[in-house]
Amino acid sequence: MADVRSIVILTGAGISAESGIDTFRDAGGLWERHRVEDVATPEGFARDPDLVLGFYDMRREALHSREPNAAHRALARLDAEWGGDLLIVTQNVDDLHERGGARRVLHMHGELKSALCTSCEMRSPWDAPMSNRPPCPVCQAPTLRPDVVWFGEMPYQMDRIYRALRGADLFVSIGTSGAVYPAAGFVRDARELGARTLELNLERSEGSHWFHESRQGKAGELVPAWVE
Ligand code: BJW
Repeated sequence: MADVRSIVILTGAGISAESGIDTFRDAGGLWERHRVEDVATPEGFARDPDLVLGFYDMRREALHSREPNAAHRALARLDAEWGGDLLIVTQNVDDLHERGGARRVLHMHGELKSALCTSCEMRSPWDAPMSNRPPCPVCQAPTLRPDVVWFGEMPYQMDRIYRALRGADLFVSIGTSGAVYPAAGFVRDARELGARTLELNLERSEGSHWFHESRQGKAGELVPAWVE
């Protein structure tokens, strides 16, 4: 990495799989057991808020017993020890990057441990159930929802992400199927802007052909090997 000054790392559900967190589209993944239209769209939430709040309560609760794995810790080491520009853009709503020690993390699809109030639009740290309709800590209205980005909604901090992609010499994608936009388009954007591109994933993703290099295997093995 001698000639690299700026790295953007995109992570997806696969980086947390070895911590026991379900992915979405793998066999046995979340979308096999839950209809995406019901639990991950604003329309689904309007139709049946109890179902959606219960789905996210279950995942938030499960997060308490999950720990960062070797891949999260390796990225945290890179973050701490590498002096150049670095941004870890995660699609994950878990907090395993932070608990693994990483600091330069951006959650483009929101966070399980955050609540969004649909009345005052404030985001608040949150680590309790929501299906009992607690009041918003800011405006007291009983209108909290999970602070996650559903289909049809705009992911967070897109300006900051594209700014980082424009400056990146290296783009690394870890544990994502490349099925969901705009994240799935970052490799193409980064490559067209001149970055070298590397994929680390269990299998070739939908966008594998866009990468200069694609390595297959578990994130818990591939990521430490790449960082060292
Ligand atoms: C391992 C491993 C191990 C396993 N080691 N690897 C047509 C074209 C373009 C776009 C669209 C389109 N039609 C509709 C759209 C828009 C839509 C979209 O992309 N739809 C697709 C289905 C086509 N996108 C949106 O609506 C987004 N918003 C938007 O586009 O706004 C407009 C806009 C315009 C212009 C600029 C910017 C914005 C919003 C998308 C929101 C996604 N939300 C979810 C739920 C979040 C909350 C929650 O967690 O519940 O985000 S859906 C779900 O998918 C979640 C994930 O972050 C996301 C990506 O999944 P991920 O992480 O890739 O997981 P998997 O399961 O798919 O893959 C895991 C991978 O890991 C696999 O490859 C495994 O092999 C691998 N793996 N174990 C390494 N141990």
